[in-house]
Amino acid sequence: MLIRKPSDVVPSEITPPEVYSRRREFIKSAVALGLAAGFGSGSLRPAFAAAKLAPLRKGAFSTDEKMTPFEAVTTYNNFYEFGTGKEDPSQRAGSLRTRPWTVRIDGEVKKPKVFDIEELLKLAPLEERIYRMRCVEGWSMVIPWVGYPLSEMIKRVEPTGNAKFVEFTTLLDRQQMPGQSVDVLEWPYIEGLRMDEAMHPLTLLTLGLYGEVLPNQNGAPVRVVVPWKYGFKSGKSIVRIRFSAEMPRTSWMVAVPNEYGFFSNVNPKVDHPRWSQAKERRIGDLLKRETLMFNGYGDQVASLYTGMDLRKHF
Ligand SMILES: Nc1nc2c(c(=O)[nH]1)N[C@H]1C(S)=C(S)[C@@H](COP(=O)(O)O)O[C@H]1N2
Ligand SMILES: [Mo]
Repeated sequence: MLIRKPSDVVPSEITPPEVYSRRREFIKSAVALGLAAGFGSGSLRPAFAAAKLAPLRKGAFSTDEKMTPFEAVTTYNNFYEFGTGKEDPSQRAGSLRTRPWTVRIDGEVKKPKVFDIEELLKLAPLEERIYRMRCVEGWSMVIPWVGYPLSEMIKRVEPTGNAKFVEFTTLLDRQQMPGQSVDVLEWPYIEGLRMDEAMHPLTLLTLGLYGEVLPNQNGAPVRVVVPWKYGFKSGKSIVRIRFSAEMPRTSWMVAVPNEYGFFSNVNPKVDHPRWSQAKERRIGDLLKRETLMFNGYGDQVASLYTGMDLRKHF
């Protein structure tokens, strides 16, 4: 069968050698840090033939902190649709078919629409956004995402005055997503944002990382990235975006309501009921570091929550 690639990809730019050299760099630094055991098995697998996303604008809000190596970003994942182990997604997500792919936009919008993935790739100029990402489990990474503000897409479907929330639904398909045969969560995976959060310029409709189309394990072919919230708010492999008057029932709130709230803003002062959130381990580092309020994006987003008790609205 034919493997389609994004139409703006220059064939000569499908270049595995780059992946290899980056991989070698990673192996060197991983060995130096004594992390080889953790990611070693992944580094022996052949590189996937990734398609370059070009040209890229340098996006706003990017951090200049050291980026987490590609190898770690793509082999240490949470994507329960492929299993709950960190290496399960990179080892098992090959069964996900990312073409053809559509994203249905419906609910409280004047112009409901079904976007084809090729259309989404061209909807607005792609930017590189280097964001800090913080998982609720206590680890973090710095990832160069590729995408554009979700607001670019939202503008085009014209939400009605009743639209107060946005709900994101991941693909439901047990054949392609074997982890959905296990009842760890209610499937499909559902996440949501308040309308002002979804419209915020930091919120990214994400189509790639490290200048390439998203690897399956990172939520191909399209996901959202919300860098001031815990990682689970950034839903992967999205097939539907619904606008509503009511707060969505998100998968994590349904599963464990006392542990995972709707907002889930990164907050070192509000502990998870079973562990502290004061510190985090940046993948690749030996020592923990302090977790920053709103994951360091407070200047941009704190005003969204003025007057709210963030202990109550966790
Ligand atoms: N559909 C879906 N989206 C998901 C998850 C998941 O299990 N299923 N895991 C979340 C969690 S807990 C994190 S930390 C991030 C991890 O994204 P990454 O693997 O690209 O770093 O994805 C989030 N999005
Ligand atoms: Mo997470």
